[in-house]
Amino acid sequence: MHLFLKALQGEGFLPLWLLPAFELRDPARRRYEVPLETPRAGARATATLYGLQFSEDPFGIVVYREATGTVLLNTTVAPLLFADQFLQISTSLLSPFITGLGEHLTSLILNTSWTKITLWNRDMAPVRRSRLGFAPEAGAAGASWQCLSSTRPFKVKGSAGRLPAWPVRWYPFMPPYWGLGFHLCRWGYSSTAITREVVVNMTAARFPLDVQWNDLDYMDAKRDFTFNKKTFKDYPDMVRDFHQSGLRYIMIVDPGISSSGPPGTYKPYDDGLKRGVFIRNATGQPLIGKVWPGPTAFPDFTNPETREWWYDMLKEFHDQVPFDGMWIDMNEPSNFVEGSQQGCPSNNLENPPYVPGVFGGRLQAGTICASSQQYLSSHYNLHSLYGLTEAIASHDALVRIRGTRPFVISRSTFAGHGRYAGHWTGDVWSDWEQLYYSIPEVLLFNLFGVPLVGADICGFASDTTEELCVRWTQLGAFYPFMRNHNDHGNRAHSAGETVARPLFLEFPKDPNTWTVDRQLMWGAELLVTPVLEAGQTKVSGYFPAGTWYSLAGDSTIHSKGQWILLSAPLDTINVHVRAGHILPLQEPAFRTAESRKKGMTLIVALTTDGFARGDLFWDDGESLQTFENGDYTQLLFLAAHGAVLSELLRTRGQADGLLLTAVTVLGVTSAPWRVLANGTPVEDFSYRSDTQVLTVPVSLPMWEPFAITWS
Ligand code: MIG
Repeated sequence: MHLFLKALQGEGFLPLWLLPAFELRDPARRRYEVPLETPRAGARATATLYGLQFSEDPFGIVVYREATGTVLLNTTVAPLLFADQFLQISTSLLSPFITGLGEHLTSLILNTSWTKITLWNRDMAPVRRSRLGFAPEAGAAGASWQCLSSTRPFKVKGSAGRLPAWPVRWYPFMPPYWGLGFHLCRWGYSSTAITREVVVNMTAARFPLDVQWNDLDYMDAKRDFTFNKKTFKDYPDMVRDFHQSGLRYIMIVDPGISSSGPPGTYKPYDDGLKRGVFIRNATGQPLIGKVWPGPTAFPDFTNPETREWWYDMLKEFHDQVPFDGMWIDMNEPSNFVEGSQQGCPSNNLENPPYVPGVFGGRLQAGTICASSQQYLSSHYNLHSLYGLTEAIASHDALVRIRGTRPFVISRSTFAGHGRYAGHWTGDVWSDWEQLYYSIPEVLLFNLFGVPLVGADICGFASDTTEELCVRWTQLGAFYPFMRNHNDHGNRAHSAGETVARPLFLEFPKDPNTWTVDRQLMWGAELLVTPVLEAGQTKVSGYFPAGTWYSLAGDSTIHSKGQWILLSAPLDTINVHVRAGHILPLQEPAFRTAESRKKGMTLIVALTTDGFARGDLFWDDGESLQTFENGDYTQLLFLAAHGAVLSELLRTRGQADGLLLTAVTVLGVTSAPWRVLANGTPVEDFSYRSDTQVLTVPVSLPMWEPFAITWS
């Protein structure tokens, strides 16, 4: 069962990770299984919180909570079907608060009123489809759909034939530090001159920029691993010049390889043909479809030889153009003709007895033939893993080529994707509704283990407005992946955890938080309340019980767990710090390479009893395996009884040279008369009794423990 199901109920939030829990197999005949290794329990738990009951005939499973007897999963509510090309498992739902189930344009909590969800990755701009189901983009192998209903059993139907398992790491990859900066892109930077001019304009405007991108425009005849010798003549020099000024560079790479040039004119195809890397049609020939360069063959990334070939092509290109990361698009895979240029044969894979409803009944629509053959299995079985397998090949190639942390952003994803790459949400519309939908999507991808995610800031398709763009940029600063990208022809900033998180993860016992998806938490300490509507200068946000300080320190909210109307002029986004947390901040700079060296300040948000804690993980921002090798510095900050202390938990010198320049303490209830930094009086501290903010300018080495006290 490959389900991402999280249920919320009366006693709080209950994550039901069913993914590794059961394997249902036909003992007589092995069939296709998703070729990804799932985590396995090494031993039986000594004490179990959950009980299990089997019913043999008809077969069914019931999982219940030992303490209360509450039934969490009950598959006996309807028949279990285990047929060829048709699987069905049903369960009663404990609660209507269901989230997850792959990438779809949806609110955070799914609608349980007969909602049909299709899982079959497809190139499709996100659109709302009331009653029909959701736009498919990420999900299960084989086509499947899930039907949610509050009055009826929850069903998962699927179509799925034995394979070697593919080892998968179960933690998200650590992106390079620069990847958390601002990225700028558009389709239509038609030359190096224009791309360079954009960078000059950004620099002149002092707009922070870490990574400049190019879309298809750089290519010669839209073919991968080439560049236009006229408009992008000085392309290698442009990228080197960017590096000189501290910028990073990323370009798009599509999976479709141009197949129509005369032999000897395009090495990626010639070499790929020789090495047998392409997906094959029914007659064993490379399947030819049509994408941007015209006729194209599709690399089969489940084949180890394809991954070697992909590495070779990327290495050769990188030797000319020293790019820093990859943007992998069109990898559903997308195809402009249905199936192939010759159509598709008629067989049970192309025309299965059951087809998900949203493509007019045609699996081949917008992609390649389901019965085409890949190294591991039929495309029918592997379709939705195309993006993941390309992401793995790209991730691994970048590690070998560059020897530093790889940066890959992919449109198509599958469970496990976050170990290799990040994601952007595709061709979103420049409208207020899609600004809102970006929040649940970013939150969902964090729950799926893909923390590096963002939507195209200001929207991709159609013209944006200045107001929408301002609001989108304010919110976009809190997308873990922050890129402004838009369509051609329109307008001119830890392992196994979520970065952007839904409020319910932090406040599981507060039912009011369960459905909140117009706000997000950044880590455990910041609450972000963006404006998502036109013409508004006020915004209402939910504040879980406790004390919340505005990041600027000018206002404090003591909430009982209530909705609060906040002032939100166009130049502001409301960000609140949760009492009890210490936040290390760095002075901003034009690039993260510069900001990394700047002074640090601590925001200490005291609880009403005067406590707070926080920590800092600091490595070189680029080397591989720093966490695994212990090549990092970790600091712990504690505040209590009128003092802030730091403790060095571990260091190998990464924080050397880093200075603490100020400490801002929020919630200091009485005016201090003396402040000491490491026992030395600080003369120029300031205190405001109206806002209860104490500001202490210091100059202390972060690589040594420090103590700041006030009385
Ligand atoms: O068929 O490369 O989602 O970001 O600008 C469109 C051109 C192909 C789709 C991507 C979009 C990108 C565009 N691509």
